[in-house]
Amino acid sequence: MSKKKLVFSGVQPTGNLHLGNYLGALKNFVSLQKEMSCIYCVVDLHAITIFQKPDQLRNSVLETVASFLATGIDPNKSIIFNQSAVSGHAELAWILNCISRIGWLNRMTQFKDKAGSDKEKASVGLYIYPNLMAADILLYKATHVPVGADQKQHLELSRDIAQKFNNDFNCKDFFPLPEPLIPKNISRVMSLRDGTKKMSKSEESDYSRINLKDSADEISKKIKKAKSDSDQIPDNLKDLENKPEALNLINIYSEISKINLDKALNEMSGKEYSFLKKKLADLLINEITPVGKEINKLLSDKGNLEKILEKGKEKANIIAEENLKNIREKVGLI
Ligand code: AQP
Repeated sequence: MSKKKLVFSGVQPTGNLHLGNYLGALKNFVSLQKEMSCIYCVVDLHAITIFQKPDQLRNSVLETVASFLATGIDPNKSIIFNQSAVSGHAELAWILNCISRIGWLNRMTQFKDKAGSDKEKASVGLYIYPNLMAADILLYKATHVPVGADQKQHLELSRDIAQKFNNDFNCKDFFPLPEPLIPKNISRVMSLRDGTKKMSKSEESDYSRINLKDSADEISKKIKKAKSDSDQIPDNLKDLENKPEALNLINIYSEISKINLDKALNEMSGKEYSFLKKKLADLLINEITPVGKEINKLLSDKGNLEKILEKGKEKANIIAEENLKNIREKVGLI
């Protein structure tokens, strides 16, 4: 078995990236570049599991690449490309559809959340999305996958699929079992309007999230309007247990100010939420608005972004084709 560590992760081009993507995934993507070879993919095939307007999708792919670069992903160190450009993702996904079990997919909570109450009307693609995610990772024999906590269950499924493939085809260790790398402190950033739901691109209200492209004014307004609590900030976590929105704000504050949660609570205890909100808005403006400006600058040269994708595709395809050759052989495909 190859012992080489390799990182793979993907982001869907389904709209503006937000603070959840930034703290849950992108910051980790950037720091991992120092330690391992990394492949970062704009997963457009995942995006179309829910209908996307074609022009919007094309724009979103480039916006996602711009967001990768603006947060510090370096195309000279990491491979950046879009999923549909490497046909091996779809081919391996089909093979894995035949390995994965219906019972396993039936347990996936993201499908239940995204399909809503009328599951009969959801696309088949949305249902088998986790098999495509397993294909994304296994196509490169990736060993580490930085994701937010919402993707933990899909990662576990990828491991089960890899294990079953290795068993079925009697090739122990052929696919490494990929390990999730989930941020320790803030693994799930919640909506600013409803602390029981994760911050998400597809949530209707823009006030539920901080987008990476938001202006200072928008960030201030959104944090000011964020749901919190009329009591003063307590000095212990227990008292925040039934106040998910307040806890979310403290969590974000502790992450952005790089202090642990206890210290953040210590600093804020006895104060009004308006005090926390003012400090948090200032910190977020400092951290996020330079990223947004850089995204806009990068988007003014779309040709450059397309070139980065083209180069990334070539590099990704070489690894994918080599692995696919071996996979086809194991399965018995001529
Ligand atoms: N709220 C979040 N907190 C922490 N991490 C998050 N991620 C997404 N939302 C949060 C992580 O960001 C990476 C890319 O996610 P994605 O955009 O590919 O898909 P998603 O998880 O479905 O994100 P959204 O915003 O909810 O998109 P839509 O609304 O289009 O479905 C992943 O690592 C994810 O864990």
